[in-house]
Amino acid sequence: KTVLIFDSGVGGLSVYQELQALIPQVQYIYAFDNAAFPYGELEEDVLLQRTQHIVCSLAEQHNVDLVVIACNTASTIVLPTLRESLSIPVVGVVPAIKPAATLSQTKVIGLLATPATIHRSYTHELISSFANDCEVRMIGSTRLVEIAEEKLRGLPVSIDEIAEIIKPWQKDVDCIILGCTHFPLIKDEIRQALDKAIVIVDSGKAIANRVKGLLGDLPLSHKKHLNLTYNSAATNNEAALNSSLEKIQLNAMQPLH
Ligand code: DGN
Repeated sequence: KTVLIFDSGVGGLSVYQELQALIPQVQYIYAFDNAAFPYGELEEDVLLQRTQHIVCSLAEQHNVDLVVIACNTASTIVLPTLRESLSIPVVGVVPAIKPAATLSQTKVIGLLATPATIHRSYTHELISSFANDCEVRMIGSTRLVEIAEEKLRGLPVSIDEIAEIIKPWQKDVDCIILGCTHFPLIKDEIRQALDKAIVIVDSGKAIANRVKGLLGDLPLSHKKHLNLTYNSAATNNEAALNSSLEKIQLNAMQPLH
């Protein structure tokens, strides 16, 4: 079986890590649209068009069995259209509001996402459905997404800079939702920056379980095989991605063009 994982940048690799750990026996294709990164700054119709074009062509080209939109910013917009266009399952990643609301003792939770995700009606619907007994304090930050990309490129991460971004959460918040797939890549740094006991949740494990359920019974062989493909009009992303992949210790990779 082949699973296509899609994000604007390297954030979806945090989802890939969970998928690979739980379901090692399928082939993964990791595709990212670095030419239009960051997605948190795109107009909704542009985001929709790009995602649909890239995902549908790759799904057809590589005979994909399941697609994971490993990007909250895209998932909160594109899922209905993609599901209409494709005959295979499309799994999205959205902020883990429900588990956070259950885990919080203070009932004050922090949602960290892109500026686009915190403004989406999808996100607000999740909050009113699953966290109406909580106060949800939201921070939308593109800079944090860049910091995650920089970390994977081997650049230093400033804890002080992260601390400044999440400063409003020093009081009351006892549970943080990482509502962007880039953020699990800097989870330790976020924890350090907050410097207090805190529960941090993301959607990675739940997504991996969902994908496993949808794929059904699989042979036991371990393929450990990852193909990469990227849409790279403007950036030096090949080098960036290769070094990112080294950092998370992937074994096999072979870019597709
Ligand atoms: N990784 C994406 C997400 O989960 O929202 C966003 C990254 C971006 O392009 N800003």
